[in-house]
Amino acid sequence: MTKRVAIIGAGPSGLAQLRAFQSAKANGADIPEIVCFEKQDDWGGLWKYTWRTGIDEHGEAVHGSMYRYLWSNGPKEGLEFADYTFEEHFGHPIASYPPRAVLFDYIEGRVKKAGIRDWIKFNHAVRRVEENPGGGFRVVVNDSVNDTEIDEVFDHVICASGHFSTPNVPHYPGFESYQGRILHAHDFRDALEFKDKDILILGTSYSAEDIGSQCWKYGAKSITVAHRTAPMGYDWPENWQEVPALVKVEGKTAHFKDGTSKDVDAILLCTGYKHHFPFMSDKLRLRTANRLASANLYKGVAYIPNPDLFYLGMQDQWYTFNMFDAQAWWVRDAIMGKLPIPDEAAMRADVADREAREDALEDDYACIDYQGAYTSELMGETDYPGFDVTKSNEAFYQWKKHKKKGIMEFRNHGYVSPMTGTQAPPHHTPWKDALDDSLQSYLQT
Ligand code: FAD
Ligand code: NA7
Repeated sequence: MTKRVAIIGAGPSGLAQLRAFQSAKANGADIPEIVCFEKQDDWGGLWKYTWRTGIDEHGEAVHGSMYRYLWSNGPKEGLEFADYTFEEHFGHPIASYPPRAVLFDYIEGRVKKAGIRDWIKFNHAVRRVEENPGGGFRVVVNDSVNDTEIDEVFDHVICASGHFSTPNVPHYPGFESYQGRILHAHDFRDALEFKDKDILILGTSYSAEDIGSQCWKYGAKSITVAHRTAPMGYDWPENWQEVPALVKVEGKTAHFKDGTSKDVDAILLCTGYKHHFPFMSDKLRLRTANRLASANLYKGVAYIPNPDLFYLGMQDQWYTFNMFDAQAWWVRDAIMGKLPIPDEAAMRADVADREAREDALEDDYACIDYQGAYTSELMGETDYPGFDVTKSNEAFYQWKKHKKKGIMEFRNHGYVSPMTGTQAPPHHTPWKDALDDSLQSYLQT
């Protein structure tokens, strides 16, 4: 009997899984039956831009957290697919920080070439996954277009539903009566909404830095960033200040821990996301912090309480697309019986070891090395066309240094591809002056 495998989500992780199975098939392997359920009407996950916020046209929570004018926040040399390089896709080298539409095109190019679109059921939202009494998993899916239900049994489930979609939304005193707009980064779409406005940002991570930078680039009057733990500490433009934690809001006035205050037109909560799997039954639901060594996942992918279930891309991310590939190839081989899954004690020891090593990491550079080594470890156990992670680590190190040197200029730099050895050319226009983020504009030479 052919095994049946359900994949939840056709974002970069789910597509990596489809590509992994397709490559085995192309090499003559007898692969399981694969069905990928995707609740949106297209592939690409977060990279497929949507103007919608809140609830989608079918009543499902809108998945998208990406916004207009988003350019890659890390160098493309850190995420390049080893089996499909940027040069192969675009036909020539391109600059290092592509806008969203360019990366979407790249992601799509590989899976179009692989011919796997038919394996995906679009507009299909997974509603429930539970253990099937006779073995495997019962998967209940809503066909959102016809409003009908699919209820089927699969031998394996691979959850690739992402974890940067369900917002973590804190409450601060005075939010109820605040005389401005409060929104989470998940619902941010267009920086022009905040042109000429004084904005307050809570949070100090990627969303805070990048949404603040977008608003600065597109003409916000001032940007104030309140930190709960520590400031970001970059050399910000003159209309940007970092202040201690927000204490309360009165009218339009935000009050901070050091007694200072500022009148603001909008509060943007760049306060992170939740790993949220409401469709998973209690026993199958992954519960983990957003960290490099995810809890409960052997090798970062096999769900320890039931290792016929896998989760992809659940780690906090320096590495992305090629790490998802490394995971997907590994999961494919585990499902196809080529890689053994040890007993529970050994799986728990694996996670404990990863956690302890992560806890001992001293700085961001060590975190990059750690996730590079993890990616390399998994690649080494499959036939994924591996690459030298010291080279992608190097691109990340340079990126960190360039951010420190000039937070509004780091995207003007270029790095060496770990796959082809090619040095990326500079982009034709400095990032701060490049207001058109379309593919056509970016690829102009
Ligand atoms: P997603 O891209 O989130 O895809 C998950 C898919 O699962 C979606 O298509 C969703 O519709 C589907 N899905 C969810 N629930 C269900 C369900 N119940 N049933 C069916 N389908 C479901 N990474 C970088 O490398 N560079 C960047 O510059 C970068 N910028 C980012 C900017 C923002 C604002 C955010 C939020 C993230 C960014 N990331 C970036 C990280 C991002 O997580 C990864 O690049 C990548 O999108 C993760 O892929 P994924 O497939 O794991 O998840
Ligand atoms: P992150 O990286 O999880 O960061 C969340 C930030 O939110 C972090 O700075 C937290 O501060 C802060 N936070 C969380 N809760 C609060 C409260 N209650 N008050 C104030 N600040 C808070 O999420 P991002 O959205 O930045 O990045 C996620 C992905 O999106 C990333 O991969 C990017 O590529 C894009 P802390 O340091 O804990 O004090």
